[in-house]
Amino acid sequence: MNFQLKNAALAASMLLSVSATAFAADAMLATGGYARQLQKMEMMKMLDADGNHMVTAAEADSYYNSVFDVLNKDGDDSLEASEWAGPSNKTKIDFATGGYSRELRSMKMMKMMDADGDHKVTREEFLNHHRAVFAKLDTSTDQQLDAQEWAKGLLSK
Ligand SMILES: [Ca+2]
Ligand SMILES: [Ca+2]
Ligand SMILES: [Ca+2]
Repeated sequence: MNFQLKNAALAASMLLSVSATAFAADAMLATGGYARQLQKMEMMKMLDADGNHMVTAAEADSYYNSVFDVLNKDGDDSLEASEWAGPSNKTKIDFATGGYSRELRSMKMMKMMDADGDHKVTREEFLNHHRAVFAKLDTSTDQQLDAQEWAKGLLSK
């Protein structure tokens, strides 16, 4: 299956579960605390690897791959609850704010990213979730986020 098809399948399954449980689609993407921390300019700068004041889809993927690697202490292909919420002094994310790390590592966020509900978040689930966040922010659909897109609309309709 190519990548776009996979994403379409994921989006379809998310839509199904949304209508089944009557949650707002946005509730699937982020807690209020997570959105607030992610959408700070300080975080945007950390994802903007080349410093051109735009975050591309590739920069975001690369960033979240690195976050996954820091949390994934045992080096397999998924994050378990103990890795997700483990002591932050042992798995400090040097390239994220403390506020962002804290909000990311809530069990609510873990559940939102665990698309198949097996209590593990695979690298694919982790990246797909962040790709959905990116797509929601990318209102101009040019595969990059400027500062205005970054700061707005993640939790709005
Ligand atoms: Ca950039
Ligand atoms: Ca793991
Ligand atoms: Ca899973």
